[in-house]
Amino acid sequence: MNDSFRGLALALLLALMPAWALAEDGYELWLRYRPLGGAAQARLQAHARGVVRLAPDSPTLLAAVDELRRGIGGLAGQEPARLSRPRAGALVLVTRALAPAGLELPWEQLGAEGYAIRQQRLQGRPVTVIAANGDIGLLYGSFAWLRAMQAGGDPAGLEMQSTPRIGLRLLNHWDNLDRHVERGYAGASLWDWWKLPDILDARYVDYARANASLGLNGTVLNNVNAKADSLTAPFIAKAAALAAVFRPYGLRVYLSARFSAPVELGGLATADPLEPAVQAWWQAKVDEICRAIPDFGGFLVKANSEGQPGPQDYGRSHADGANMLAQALAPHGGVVLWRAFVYTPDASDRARQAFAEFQPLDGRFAANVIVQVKNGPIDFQPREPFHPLFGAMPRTPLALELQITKEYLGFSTHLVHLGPLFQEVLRADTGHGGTVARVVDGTQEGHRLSAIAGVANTGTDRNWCGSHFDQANWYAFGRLAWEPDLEAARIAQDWVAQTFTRQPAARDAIVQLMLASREAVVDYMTPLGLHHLMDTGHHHGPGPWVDNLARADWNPTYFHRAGPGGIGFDRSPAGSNAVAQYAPSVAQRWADPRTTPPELLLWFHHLPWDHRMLSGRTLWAELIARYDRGVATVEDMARRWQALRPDVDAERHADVAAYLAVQSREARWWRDACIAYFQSVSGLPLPAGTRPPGQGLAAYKALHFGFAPGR
Ligand code: BDP
Repeated sequence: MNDSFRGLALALLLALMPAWALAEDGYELWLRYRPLGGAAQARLQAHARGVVRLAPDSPTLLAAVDELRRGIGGLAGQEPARLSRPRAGALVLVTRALAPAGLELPWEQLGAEGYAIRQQRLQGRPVTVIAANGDIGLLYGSFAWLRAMQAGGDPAGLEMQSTPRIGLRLLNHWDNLDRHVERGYAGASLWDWWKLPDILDARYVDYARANASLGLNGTVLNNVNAKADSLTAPFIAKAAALAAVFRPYGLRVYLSARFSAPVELGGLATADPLEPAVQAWWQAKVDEICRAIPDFGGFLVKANSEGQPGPQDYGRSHADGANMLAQALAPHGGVVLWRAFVYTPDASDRARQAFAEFQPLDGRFAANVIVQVKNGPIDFQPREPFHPLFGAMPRTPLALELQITKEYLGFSTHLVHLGPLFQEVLRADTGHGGTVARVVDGTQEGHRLSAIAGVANTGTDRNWCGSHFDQANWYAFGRLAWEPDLEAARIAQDWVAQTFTRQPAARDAIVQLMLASREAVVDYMTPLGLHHLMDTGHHHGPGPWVDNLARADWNPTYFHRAGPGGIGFDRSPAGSNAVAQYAPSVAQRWADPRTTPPELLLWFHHLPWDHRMLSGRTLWAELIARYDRGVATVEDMARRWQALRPDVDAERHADVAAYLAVQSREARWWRDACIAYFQSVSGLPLPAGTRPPGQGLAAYKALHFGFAPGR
């Protein structure tokens, strides 16, 4: 073979190879479907010989069949045949209406979206049945079956039944119409507004597949800091084009609405929700949207919060505003997700504000309004106590808003797995008779509506999320949205098996690393209940010294209150008494430093530096020990990742290793800058054996990053 011929042959070979063989760039997320190999692969071949449809044709059913063919084709190395009748080893997709005689299933329990997977004999032949009341259940069931197969499950033994606990399982995109993603760290917005509606990026389908594989069923396309333009005819047409792509995957489109749109777009003199002309404008607008998007989900609204317009501008309440929009949406079956993220500028304790404004409105919202509450009372910090509104508004459905994008947790450069954070809030006991999960899924009060929202971390980066491990945060959110009681460890295990490796030792080593990462970020950024210590504008690095922003409650010094006498925000009855917003059993525990868990100590208490901790250390020594522990954990994560080199493909291994090196450096930066600052206030010597910060405080303060000043 001469050189040019060899070159040509190689080029031909590369062209014929499937894309995945060339690169592990993360594009395929957890839907990679690599060959199982060995006996497992042969077994799958025997139990996934073909796909039979006993269900009415629909785009959703076709999506399910396509996914099964793609998945089995990859995992088993051969695509299953499309069969017209059951044969041994077939997969049978069946809806209730077309179920063959003798197929007994608890159809009622499956509801509109649930599914059952059974090993069954049909017409005397052993088959796997995936059953549901409708086609969307079949799609979810197909994804669940594929997930089990990817994780190495036994195709002949798999039996399961599942229904979602929460009705509306939504991503919230903080995507602006110019494609900048607010707090996005994964490139530009996926929505190419300029080319829409004519040009449909193939990626929209993969986005919908990924969400459907988790059971997510709605997406809010645009930022809560909304522009009125998103409600104009051209943008409605663009949103409708996306909705058409997403529809077969059960993903409904929602929009963030700007409250002042009747003024900005309609030329009205007011946006007062009690004004008939305003109500008529919204009704017409909703009718127009629903003509283009018949299954339009509804509006998400940020009102009278951080400068956004709202009903209070006209002396009206949040309920007045929400109900006006709800009335327009009701005939179309849409909902209003009205956010409770509010804090007035003159607040004495920002943590009290949302409760103070919203709790008295319980019972005043229309039937299709859901109040959307962030997981904690401040703002997506590495750790917060659960929001006191959960359990305190029994007559109002409350949605839980979680942040998947890691605005305050090191962006996509830090490996921080959020499964444990999400689980912590869902499992928190509100003291009102159940957990946050019971409030959110509606079972505690018997609400018909229930919702959960995750602020998305997706963008145009090839790996979607800015880093490989941040995909796991999207994944964990989706799995918990479907089943809030799932174990974070179990979810991480599934994700690793679907993305990196099924080999148990390596899989578990990666899971351990993921699970340790959340506590690590708490330790190296904001240990012991500290919060909001980040620098201005970018929210990435440390800035505990910042005290000069326009609003006091944007300043880190407002939140940590460190001085020569001690540190922490006194929210006990002797202080702001924010603790009283919790149910009595919880309030009692957290009102006293002796019964407050160390993780929340400085959230609720201002304590002297020599306060004696349960560990026997002084508070000052404990603070430093936690900062050190955080840095040590990250260094250990980096070491453990190095040891996994043989188990992970070279491309992703190198990517993650590079990110972990940045994280190690930045964890030290957080630790050093915070210790240098707190020492300058406490005036105390570092405990014996403590490594002094690498530089003086002035050097940390002098760092700037070229971001526009903001808060
Ligand atoms: C904060 C973000 C800001 C958001 C705001 C919100 O810094 O970009 O607009 O939350 O949730 O965390 O409305």
